[in-house]
Amino acid sequence: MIKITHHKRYENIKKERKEKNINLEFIPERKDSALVIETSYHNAYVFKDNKIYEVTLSKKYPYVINQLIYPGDKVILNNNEITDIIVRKNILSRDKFDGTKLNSLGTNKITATNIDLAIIVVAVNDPPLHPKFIDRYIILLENSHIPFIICFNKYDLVTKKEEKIINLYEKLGYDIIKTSTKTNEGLTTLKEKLLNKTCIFVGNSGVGKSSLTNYLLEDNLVKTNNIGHKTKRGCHTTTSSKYYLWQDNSGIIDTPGIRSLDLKNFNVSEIKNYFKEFIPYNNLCKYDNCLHYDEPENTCAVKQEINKNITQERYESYYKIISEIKRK
Ligand SMILES: Nc1nc2c(ncn2[C@@H]2O[C@H](COP(=O)(O)OP(=O)(O)OP(=O)(O)O)[C@@H](O)[C@H]2O)c(=O)[nH]1
Ligand SMILES: [Mg+2]
Ligand SMILES: [Zn+2]
Repeated sequence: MIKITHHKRYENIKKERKEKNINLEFIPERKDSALVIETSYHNAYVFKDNKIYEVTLSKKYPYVINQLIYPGDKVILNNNEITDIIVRKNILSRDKFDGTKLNSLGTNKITATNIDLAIIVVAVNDPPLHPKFIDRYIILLENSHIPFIICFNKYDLVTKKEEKIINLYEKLGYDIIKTSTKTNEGLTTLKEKLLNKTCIFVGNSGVGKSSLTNYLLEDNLVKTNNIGHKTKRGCHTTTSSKYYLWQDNSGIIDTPGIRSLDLKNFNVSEIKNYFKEFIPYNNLCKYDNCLHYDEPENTCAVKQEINKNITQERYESYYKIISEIKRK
């Protein structure tokens, strides 16, 4: 994850990019590429021929490493310097509007690249299950063309209330899995789904991403931590995204938990297409451009389906996203 701690630094990087007019060139796939595991300000850890190397970035790139190269990237090395980047299959990034640090400039933060499967990890409890967060991740991942599954972890803590939520997502047709690192439920199935792929765990803090990573690694390599007693939130134990190879062909990227997911850069009119159960009704409203938002109910086919084929919760989730985009 990019850490931009200084407003000035960000401004300088932007200026530099502009002045030097650097257009990144990506090269086609090559057999001798190295895999990027983790990046920081000054160096990157890469994996090649079964060894891990600490490398720097060639001077031809006027950047700091973690603003150019990400876990999952494939790069070409020359004398311990990264000289080329292989064209990316996809990029997982999110927009973050950070009023204090970035002067209200929306900034796009890249988490990782070249992902075959993302796992949206939520805890059924501790921290409490927030389905709206799942909905947002679905939008982001579908928009990035990254296949995903939803992992309901801490299933040992499930109650009827959460069962209902899980059933909803299952009924909508999403690929879901119920796991517990305490009882081992679902973990063999999880392993099967992740085998021979580059996968990434994403979600809030404290939901068990690193615990699941440790399970795959059959080791307690990754630090995990209890969630705060008072806040009922995770304590952001993982601070940077990191790639782990848990079998010859199987990689997992563990990421830091995030608080919320901003979709303000999306277009209001596209959001309705990401709510699967809206699709049969999206074009049945009286007005072609109906947003299913402040239009009267008697003109809106989607609103008429609330508590029938569309749940109140999913509609509210949609409504909240539209409100946020409109307020931008
Ligand atoms: N009851 C229960 N607790 C779990 C389970 N999985 C993880 N935990 C606990 O949840 C806490 C948080 O787990 P982590 O793996 O650190 O969570 P994380 O998602 O990596 O959190 P960040 O790194 O902060 O984003 C730890 O105390 C784990 O022991 C589970 O299946 N059931
Ligand atoms: Mg973690
Ligand atoms: Zn409508």
